[in-house]
Amino acid sequence: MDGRTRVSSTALTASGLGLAMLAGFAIANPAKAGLQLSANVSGVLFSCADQAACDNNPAVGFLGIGTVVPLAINGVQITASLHFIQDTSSTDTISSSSLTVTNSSGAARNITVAVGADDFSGGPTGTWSSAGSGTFLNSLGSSMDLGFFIDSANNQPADNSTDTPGVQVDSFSFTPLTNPDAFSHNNAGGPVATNTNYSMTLQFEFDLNDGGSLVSRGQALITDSPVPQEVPEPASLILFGAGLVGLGAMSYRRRRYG
Ligand SMILES: [Ca+2]
Ligand SMILES: [Ca+2]
Repeated sequence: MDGRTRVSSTALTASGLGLAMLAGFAIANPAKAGLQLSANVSGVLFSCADQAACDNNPAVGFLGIGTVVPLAINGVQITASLHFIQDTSSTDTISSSSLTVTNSSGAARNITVAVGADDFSGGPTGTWSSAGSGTFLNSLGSSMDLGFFIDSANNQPADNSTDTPGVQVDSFSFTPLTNPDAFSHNNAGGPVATNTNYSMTLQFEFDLNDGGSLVSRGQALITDSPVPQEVPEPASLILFGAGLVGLGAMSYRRRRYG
């Protein structure tokens, strides 16, 4: 999408290999990119990708919206909305949160948001688990639907608010009946099989009455992979050993002739 910054995976692989050979260890986790968000606020569209101009958070893998000043979309104020991904050898995470979402438009609003990223690494097997929470204020009769998606085919998610590739592993619905009313959802999940690289998406859709707010919204999807045994490759060990011998010889020559 426009304004999106992606580093060439070929360049990353080449430089990463060089660094790994220098260090004498194999690469545990190639770098990745692709965190983005798309929203539809009663027909007004908004999209932002990690490291684009709209991203308030300078860290790669962290997407901040309305964290400097509140963002208004179609009369809905969003304050401190932070979305991030983590990719380690054992656990991959996608998380989405907002401090406040307040409808001051003068009319009811429907809000649909997809947050996703591709190029998580860790397949082919693992387990997933998920959770979500939030508090509705002054919005009796509104609703909340959460969706959690994993795409083995590693398609880029969240090109729009309904772009949720792959399999929906979990869902949750809630309607506030008191004011305030909070929801809390936890799912221990189950096994998941993916390609080596895969994408994950969070989606949430809710209504807000005029004057209504959703505060402290949070949602996360995690995959755990069996931790592989880290065994340096023989070729790397030989290179590393040769480097040590070379350094020793240089030191010896310096002492002898220096
Ligand atoms: Ca960022
Ligand atoms: Ca991983």
